Amino acid sequence: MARILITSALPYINGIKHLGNLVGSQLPADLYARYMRARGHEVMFICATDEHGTPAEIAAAKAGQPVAEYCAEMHNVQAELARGFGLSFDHFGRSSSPRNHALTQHFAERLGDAGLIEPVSEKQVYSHGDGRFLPDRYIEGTCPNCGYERARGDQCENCTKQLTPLELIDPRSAISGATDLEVRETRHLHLRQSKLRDTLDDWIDSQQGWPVLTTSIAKKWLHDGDGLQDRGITRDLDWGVPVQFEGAPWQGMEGKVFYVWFDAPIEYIAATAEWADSEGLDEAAWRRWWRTDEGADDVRYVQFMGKDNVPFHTLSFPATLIGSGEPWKMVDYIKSFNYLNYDGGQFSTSLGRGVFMDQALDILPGDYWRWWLLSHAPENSDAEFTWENFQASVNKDLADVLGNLVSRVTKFCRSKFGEVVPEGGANGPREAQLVENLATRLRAYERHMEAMEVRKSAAELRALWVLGNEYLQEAAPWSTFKTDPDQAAAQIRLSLNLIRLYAVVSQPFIPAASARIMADLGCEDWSWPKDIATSLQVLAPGHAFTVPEVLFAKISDERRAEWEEQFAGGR
Ligand code: B3M
Ligand code: ZN
Repeated sequence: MARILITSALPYINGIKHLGNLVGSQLPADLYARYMRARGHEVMFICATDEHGTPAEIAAAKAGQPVAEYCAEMHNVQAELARGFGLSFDHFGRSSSPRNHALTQHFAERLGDAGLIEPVSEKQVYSHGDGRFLPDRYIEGTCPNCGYERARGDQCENCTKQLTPLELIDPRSAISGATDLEVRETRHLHLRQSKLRDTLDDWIDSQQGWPVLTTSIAKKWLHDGDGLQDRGITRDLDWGVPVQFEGAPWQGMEGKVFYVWFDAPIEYIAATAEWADSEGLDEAAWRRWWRTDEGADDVRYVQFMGKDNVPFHTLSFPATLIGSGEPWKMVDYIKSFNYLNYDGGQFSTSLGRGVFMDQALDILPGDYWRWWLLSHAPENSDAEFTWENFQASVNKDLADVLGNLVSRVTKFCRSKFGEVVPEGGANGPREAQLVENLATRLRAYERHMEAMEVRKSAAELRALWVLGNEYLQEAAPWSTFKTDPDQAAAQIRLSLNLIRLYAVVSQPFIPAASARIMADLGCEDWSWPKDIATSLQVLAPGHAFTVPEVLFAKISDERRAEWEEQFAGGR
């Protein structure tokens, strides 16, 4: 039994995530966590809301709420949606937690003591009206290039020219409209990542079997141009982890907070501590996952994320961990994803384009989405969601192949033998062949799941379901019954057991449907089918069950067209 630490990239707090976000991190991480648990490993699966930064402040302002209140509410909304999709986090934390404040300051202090953080003087716009420094994008004015009146201090949306706030004509605060702005000298902290370049380079070289997508992104940042740059890790915001704390190795940083990308990955650790707190456990309980001197040396740590997050996880976060000089557990494998597109374009949060997690659950249960998203995960290239494809996948894979098998077998059994597993005679060569085919497929499924090959795993799982259908079609117990009821009973006994086996092995993909099947079968034995023949005897003759309701309803052409139309206009 191994110990496996799994983290999913932390969804931003500023609104409900779309299906593209879901399939790029949380969902495949859940698939892996569920599979590893099913195989008997000890799993710690961590996620959290990423709550700091400008986007959180802006979203709160838009919602007309204090930012702390907004975050607390949105966290609950996201947690509820995660439940709806069956995401089985051991803990869903918050990056604004006291645990993360303390840990972030701890890391900053260690990095400061190691000479890896230095204060740098910068010129920045101070707004008297707002009583604060303004980040570039909080300043609006007229674009010197095209005359657009609502250009932002970092870029003009109209002509795309990159700007500095000082270039804007008639600049004003985007928060209050205040125009009494002044350029002031202010100090920020820089993390001297450049000093860690060789260490990071060696660390990346020592990683075995990382995907090319992951390594090449990291190497590019390490070596392109002037190589790894030092970066500012503080911001002039109210909401975040304060930079000036007790024992800080710097002075005069009042009113500043750490940059969101500095504290967000630290939340992976902090959320594990939050987990221990919520379970009433001691410090050792979470530290054995994270400190190699306290037991984490035998942990395998896997991260899931979209490709745009890779630099932060291969360079910035490792720089924080290594730079601390403390024995923190480093990631062993990074599984990164490309993008999911929506119906000929992109999913877009700002435009409300595509299907969002709440809308998805409003129209269908989580398993339908899990199946489509995972079996079409954007692994080796971008993928595209279309309603037609979604409909076909649900109707064929879930309804026709899996659902139909379950319903035919259980209904036939009820009509001929009652709602109990029949006795019947011995199984024959056809069944022996089925067992062999199942074993081959199942071993392939296991290999792909171990390797986090999501699409290939889905294809193998479907192939396993197909084997059952083919068997049933050939064995045709409904005809056998007319001449040899005993053999028909044996075929049905095996088929009922096969349904249980499917529930067990499909559980990582479609947990709710699996749970329903098991409940209707009256079975609590979720043990993994190590040996197929043995596993097909778990439900013994005489065992009672009930015929399940329709497992997966088909999507009609009319409904598909309705949804297509409903979602075309944006949110
Ligand atoms: N919230 C970005 C994103 O959701 C960011 C990930 C943080 S992971 C520590 O894409
Ligand atoms: Zn412009």
